[in-house]
Amino acid sequence: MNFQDLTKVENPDFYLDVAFRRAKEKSKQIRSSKLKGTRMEKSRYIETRKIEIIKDSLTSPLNKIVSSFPSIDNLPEFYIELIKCTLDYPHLKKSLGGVNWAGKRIEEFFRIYSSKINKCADLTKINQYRREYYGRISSFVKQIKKELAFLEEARKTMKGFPTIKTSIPTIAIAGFPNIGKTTLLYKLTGSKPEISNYAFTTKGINVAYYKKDEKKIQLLDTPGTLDRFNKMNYIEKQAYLAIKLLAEKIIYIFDLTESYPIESQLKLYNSLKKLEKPIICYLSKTDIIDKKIVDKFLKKQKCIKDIKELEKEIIIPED
Ligand SMILES: Nc1nc2c(ncn2[C@@H]2O[C@H](COP(=O)(O)OP(=O)(O)O)[C@@H](O)[C@H]2O)c(=O)[nH]1
Ligand SMILES: [Mg+2]
Repeated sequence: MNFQDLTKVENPDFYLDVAFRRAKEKSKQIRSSKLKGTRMEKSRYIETRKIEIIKDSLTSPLNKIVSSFPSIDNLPEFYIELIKCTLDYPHLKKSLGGVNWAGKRIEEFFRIYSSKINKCADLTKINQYRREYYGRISSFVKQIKKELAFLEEARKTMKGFPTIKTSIPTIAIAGFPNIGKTTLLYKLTGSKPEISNYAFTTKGINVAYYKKDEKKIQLLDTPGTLDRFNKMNYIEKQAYLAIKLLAEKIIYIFDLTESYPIESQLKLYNSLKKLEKPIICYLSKTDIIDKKIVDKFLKKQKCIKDIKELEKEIIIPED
């Protein structure tokens, strides 16, 4: 799922300026071409073309906004939950409804006014109708000013969503900060994460793909201490939702270099167990820890310390 390509949402004046400018250019163009017919016929033609261009120049970007936002109810659960915890979801729906409404009104009034112009036999009145149409549609577009502003904010938020595939086998790498999650992701996949909105840091979920027997497994480096959901920051919420809703398996990393008390690390491990997913434990940084400490820990806690051994566990049983 990718939210990078949502259409930028501008303010009403932007759309109106573009529309009126295009209409003006078009009428200049038509006037300089030699139109046939009576003055009345020419005037009807020109004014109808103008309001048509205005209509098209407005409905096209408005429709694009409505169609470029994903239909939220059909998204994978991970993204629905992410939207719900980062955006005012009913407000988003209402705003899209407002933009859709404005587009429909602009079309409806185009039909009314083009019919009026084409039936009219009075030159001053034709111009008056055109001006009336301009006034009406300007007011429709201005009425959705708040909706457009909200949608632009929503777009910016959604642009920061991680791009994660929701239909391929997925393993989450979890554990405390600085214990080696990103390093492990790098070691396993041999490449920098394919998608990283936030570069090679722990500012977001890093995604990379591990190939095994021609099959791709998605690995997520999910940062955060994942304590209580409503206390989590935005990134931790993303991470937690990804572990809960996308991962089939978890690699949980322990680190004995005293960065975090082992009790805290065990507490997080136990809380992840509640998700009832297979968890593989991996002990990082064994190259710099006293072997005795490692052995003592491994007696109490089943853990893999060798990358090759860990790789054997990177399989998702097919159901
Ligand atoms: N010696 C050693 N250092 C490691 C190992 N894994 C990670 N580190 C270092 O620990 C620090 C934190 O690693 P990082 O992968 O960014 O941790 P993350 O915050 O869990 O993603 C970095 O300086 C890494 O170089 C390891 O297996 N051995
Ligand atoms: Mg990291």
